[in-house]
Amino acid sequence: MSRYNAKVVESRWQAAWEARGAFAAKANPERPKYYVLEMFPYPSGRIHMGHVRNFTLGDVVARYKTARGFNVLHPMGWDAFGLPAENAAFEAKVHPGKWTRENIATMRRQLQSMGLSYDWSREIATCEPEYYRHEQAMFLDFLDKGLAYKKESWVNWDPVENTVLANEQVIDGRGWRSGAPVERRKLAQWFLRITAYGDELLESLKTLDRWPDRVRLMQENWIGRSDGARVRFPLKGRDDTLEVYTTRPDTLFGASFCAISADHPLAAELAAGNPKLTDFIADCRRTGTSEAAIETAEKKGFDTGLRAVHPLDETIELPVYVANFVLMEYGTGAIFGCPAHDQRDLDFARKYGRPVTPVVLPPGADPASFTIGTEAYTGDGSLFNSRFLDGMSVPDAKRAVGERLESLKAGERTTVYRLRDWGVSRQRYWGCPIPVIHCPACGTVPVPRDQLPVTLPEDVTFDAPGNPLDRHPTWKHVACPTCGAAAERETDTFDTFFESSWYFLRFCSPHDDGMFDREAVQYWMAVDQYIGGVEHAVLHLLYSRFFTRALRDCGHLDLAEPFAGLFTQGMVCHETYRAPDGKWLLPQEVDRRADGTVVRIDDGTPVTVGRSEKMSKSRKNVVDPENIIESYGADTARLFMMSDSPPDRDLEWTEAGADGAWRYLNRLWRLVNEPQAALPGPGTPPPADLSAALLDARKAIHKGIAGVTDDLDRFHFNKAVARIRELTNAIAPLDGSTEPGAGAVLREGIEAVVRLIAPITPHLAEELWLQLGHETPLVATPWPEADAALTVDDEITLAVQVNGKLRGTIALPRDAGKEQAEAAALALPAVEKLLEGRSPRKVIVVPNKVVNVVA
Ligand code: ANZ
Ligand code: ZN
Repeated sequence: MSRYNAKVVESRWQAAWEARGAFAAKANPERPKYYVLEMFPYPSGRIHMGHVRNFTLGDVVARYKTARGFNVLHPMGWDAFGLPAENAAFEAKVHPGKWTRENIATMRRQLQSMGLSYDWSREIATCEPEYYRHEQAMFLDFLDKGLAYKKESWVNWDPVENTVLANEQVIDGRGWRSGAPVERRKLAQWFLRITAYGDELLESLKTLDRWPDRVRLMQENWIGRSDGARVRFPLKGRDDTLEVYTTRPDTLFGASFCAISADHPLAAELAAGNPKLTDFIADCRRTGTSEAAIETAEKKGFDTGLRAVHPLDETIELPVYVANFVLMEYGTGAIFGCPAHDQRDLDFARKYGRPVTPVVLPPGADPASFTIGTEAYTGDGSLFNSRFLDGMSVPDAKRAVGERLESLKAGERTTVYRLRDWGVSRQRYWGCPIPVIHCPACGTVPVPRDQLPVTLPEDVTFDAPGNPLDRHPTWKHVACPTCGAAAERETDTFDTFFESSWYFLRFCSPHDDGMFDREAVQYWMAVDQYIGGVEHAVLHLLYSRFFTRALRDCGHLDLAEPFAGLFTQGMVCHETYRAPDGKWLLPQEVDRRADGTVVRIDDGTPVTVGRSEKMSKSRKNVVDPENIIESYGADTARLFMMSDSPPDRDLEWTEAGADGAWRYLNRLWRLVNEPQAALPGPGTPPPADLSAALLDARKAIHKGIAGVTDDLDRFHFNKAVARIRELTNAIAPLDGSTEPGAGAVLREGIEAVVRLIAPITPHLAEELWLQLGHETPLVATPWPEADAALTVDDEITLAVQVNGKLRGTIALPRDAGKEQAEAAALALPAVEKLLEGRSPRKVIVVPNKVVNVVA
């Protein structure tokens, strides 16, 4: 007998699918389409188990939808620009392009060994000019539409390396390589006007009913629509006002100070001639530019000596501080502080000895004794200590203050967003060059379209910090396209989120001379099912939603939402192992003995087993997919990935689990290859007059088909696997039965199992299907259909209640009459006992469900 040899079977089918062009997608308006997409990977070097899970999920969906008759598009590519390639260039002296392309080759081979149903003819790598040239054209469109603009903005500056750092290169406020405290610097940078779409991006979230609620909520918070008011405080001894933004105008009578950002123009004005303030501002700028850095830094203020006059009571004067926690980019860059009802303001007021007057009284609290201790009160209540507002609710007081400010022309109600415009300039080599030229006479001049693409120079050096494009001897020196004078190219490149904001559109027509073919996009978009990690829930998805709209408004397509369905998968986890000296050990360095103890393989010393955590190189709890595929085959890895855990939850990878999947596949193999008796030929229908046992087996088969179909439709892949295994158990005993018709039913069952499992373990399924005598491969075979007559139960269990309380169950033929149900219920010993010989007052029968006896 032949043995199941995964390696041989898998490479045979991978070659066969390729020879057929089984996964080449062709637009065909006659057929319903289905676009399934996994978030494309960064070519970091090798695939990891997270990739295996992500891509298997997508592949199961793609193969299932194909079998269901959809015209499926399932492409794959590489998000190939980014910092790691430049780090590799710096450390290993290899060109980022070479490093990236070699990684792509390795990872492509690894993906191909998994048997994923990609249309490889559509493969794209974003680092190639054929891809990024279209981004340059897009940027010119955005410039024309006013969706791109230049503005001075803060960056993280490493004073030792003399270079700009990305936020992720700032660790605890220091440059990751130099260790020097990071400073902030202002640079002219390019921005995309995503805020123009703030409202639309927010409103349209409501239409994304196939997205996880969690992700929608994260996007909502990120956009951060906030309804509040601008309030103008006259400044004492000056004729201008300080405009603040607040979401709590109701607390205006609790104001105890004002504060402005270190980057506020007023701060700069006051700092001239005030060295202490100048120093304080410089100190504020040493905090990183990320919001998290600003949020966690200790709150500090500097009293400018200026006094602001309360807009509703000119007898109240408030000191104006420069404070490190006020951001210039939000609201007006200035606040009034109400310590009683804002924790940050409270901490600040306690530190600088400002008064704390509560103005919102919690329900039930006593106004005479209510005070604020160390915790601000941010809840609801009624206003007090607030003149004309006293007694009002918070929303009423907000309205009343808004109206009063408006009538006094001292402020107005307004809406602001937390969302900022997207700064896309990066001072990096390995990215898409921003297509503009700076001319001393003409200013910023876009590169003419017929001169695109602006390609990256190959001959660059990484031996010094800073941007190699800037250092390059010739690249940036060009003639101005307008006046011909000597000018310089922009040496910044785009943020790499630029590439991933539209790649799903490029996949629709990856070799088009333009950005994409409008008709192809019309047919394939939106992506029906997008699958990826929740870590991209905010930026990537928001930028993609913005790009789709911006491209729509530039006239390139007719669509707003790029991803109709989104699925976020859980992580792959593994136990951790530690040697007595505290060092982490790889799973393959340890052995679990029969008595359950875990030891090092090399010297037998005991190992401490830690809990299951996300696989990470730092903890060494990683399993290399290539090793698994090498020893068990891709189908085993794929099957285990889909078993055990729902796909949106974390999955624990265990040796035992992988082994169990492998053993199950061998069992299937034997069922087909080593039958007790020969199966009847393909297409043999089971006889009509079957024994009860064989009829039950057929019912199990058709219920299995219906159940798995339903599971796959709902992304319940682990349930589908469990059901397929159950079905295998149900039909296995037929092997060797001499009962007439048993062979035909067994064939029906095996064929169902093979077809149902095909999306998950496609290679083995194809091989068995061939061995079962079929000429058309499963990739071209439609999904099995359940026979409705065999999926309904003839016998139904009904609940029996007495006075609403469950007392037992009865089994009846489906759709039995009310009299029959009533008689059976009353005959139950528990019911008879409760009735004590009396006849019931009433019996209510809900057919096929419940009998309620009213005693
Ligand atoms: C007075 C006040 C009283 C505030 C109170 C809050 C509670 P969200 O909800 O995020 O929109 N704020 C305004 N601009 C700021 C800036 N540029 N940097 C830092 N903080 C700023 O937050 C709005 C609140 O954050 C505003 O409302 C303001 O403080 C502060 F009991 O005004 B509030
Ligand atoms: Zn010029």
